[in-house]
Amino acid sequence: MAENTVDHAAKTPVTLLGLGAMGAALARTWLAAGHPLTVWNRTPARAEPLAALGAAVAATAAEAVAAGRLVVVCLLDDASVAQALDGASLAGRDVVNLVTSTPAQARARAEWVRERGARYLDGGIMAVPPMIGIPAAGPYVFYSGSPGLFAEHRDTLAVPAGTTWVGEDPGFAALYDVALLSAMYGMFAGVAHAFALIGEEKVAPTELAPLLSSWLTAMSGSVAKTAEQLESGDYTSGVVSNLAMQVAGTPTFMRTAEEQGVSAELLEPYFRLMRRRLAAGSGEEDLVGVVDLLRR
Ligand code: FVH
Repeated sequence: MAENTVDHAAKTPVTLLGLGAMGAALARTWLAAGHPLTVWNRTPARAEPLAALGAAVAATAAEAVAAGRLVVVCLLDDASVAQALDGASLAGRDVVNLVTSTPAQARARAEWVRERGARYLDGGIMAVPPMIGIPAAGPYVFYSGSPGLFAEHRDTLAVPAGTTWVGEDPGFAALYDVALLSAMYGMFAGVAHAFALIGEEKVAPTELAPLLSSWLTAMSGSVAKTAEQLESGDYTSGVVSNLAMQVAGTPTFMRTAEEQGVSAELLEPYFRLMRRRLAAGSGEEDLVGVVDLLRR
């Protein structure tokens, strides 16, 4: 074979259900890597650009599933997966579900797929569409479920993004995914509050941005310490900024918000938990005790 031609025969065929922003990005990377690709999307027009790149377009989800063993699902949510796969013959298929779901939804979907004679792998995508197929951007996917399926298809799954195995429990990929995304939303909330605070002053958001960014990076070092404290149960050794001091500072944050005409509704729930922990006599601790208050 000539050096620059793609050997399609050697590449695992992929069926992909869902051509939204993420599905289309995945599709483009498999096509570029020479994988035979069959696609289906509820709204057929979204398949046209991929057909032009060489994808086979199926008229129905059932037809797409029939086209090959490895079936990747990248639809909106768990309900759309049930709708799309209803009526498809899954026997002998390897289903990889990349839809963001809850751990319980992923476990139930794994059982649903297994009952239909297929192997199941759940995935939680840690990337936004422009990162897909760009290893330097650091995209990866948490996978859990069938170890056999993962071992067999790992190279194919690694084409659009790195693969991080988190165990046989099919709910684990979703658990890791939602845990990381929840932390991200907490960060977004803080960033929104910070930009709102400077809003009425003569400070340009682009002036604050690099300062905010490097401060958040510096503070992310606390994540590892929190983990160690949770594992050891020791919340008071080596504490640098104790809870009592931090609670004492909260009125300043509330007053600043008021002075700046900014709602403190994003800060207040966290401060409430800090005060509750302090009231329980934990003033010498780090902020880690808030984790225990959240666990119901
Ligand atoms: N995009 C992102 O930033 C995030 C990054 C992390 C992972 N998420 C999750 O990935 C799943 C797909 O997300 P997406 O970005 O592709 O989402 P959309 O662009 O909104 O496309 C949604 C596709 O789902 C199809 N769809 C919706 N409902 C149904 C249904 N009932 N039956 C069949 N298909 C359905 C929709 O089809 P259409 O509207 O074009 O007809 C799109 O193909 C998702 O779980 C994210 O949480 C993305």
